Amino acid sequence: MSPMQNKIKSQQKTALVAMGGNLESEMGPPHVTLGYALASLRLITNSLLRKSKYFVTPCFPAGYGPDYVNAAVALQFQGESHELLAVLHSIEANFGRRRSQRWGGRVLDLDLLAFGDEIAPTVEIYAAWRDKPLSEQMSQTPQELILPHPRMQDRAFVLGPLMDIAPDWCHPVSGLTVRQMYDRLPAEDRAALKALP
Ligand code: PH2
Ligand code: MG
Ligand code: MG
Repeated sequence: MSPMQNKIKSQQKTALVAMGGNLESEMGPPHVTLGYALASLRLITNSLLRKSKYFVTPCFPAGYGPDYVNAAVALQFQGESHELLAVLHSIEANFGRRRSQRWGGRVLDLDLLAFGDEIAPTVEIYAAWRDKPLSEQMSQTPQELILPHPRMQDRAFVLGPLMDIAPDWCHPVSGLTVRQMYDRLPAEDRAALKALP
């Protein structure tokens, strides 16, 4: 292997992962499931840099299901973003995500929010997903990994937990920090987050 290939192979990036759930799993209620999922993530990646508090958050869109418990974690990952995504999907499946579920309800959701400053697959495709109207966001799911997560700037249940672990992380497309994105949310969205003790 050439020194250059070796350098690429050994590159580690900091990943930001959002966790959520609003239905009981076989392990228990959402905060218990999230705790086990976090332990799996730590074991598989051999890394856990920071974890946020747990927050109880109203289901989005309102009325689609019970409140969620949300959290965020930062970890180091050696490999490609799609490899980390596969790890997240395997953990979701282990906690019962394979069962068919209503929209608005899931036992465990692990979303890759960011992988270093990677923009994927291209900035144009990223921007197209970011700019979709809500009706299309609800009816369409991208088949490829979009980075950063195209909705992160809109959602208090993502940015609230991120404020705990990465307030100075800078969005590679907008240039805004987590703190700036959080401050731009409607005040009522921020007020609706309830940190668990
Ligand atoms: N995730 C969704 C849909 N709605 N609402 C809250 N409060 N928290 C979530 O994590 C969430 C949601 C789809 O992944
Ligand atoms: Mg999600
Ligand atoms: Mg998801």
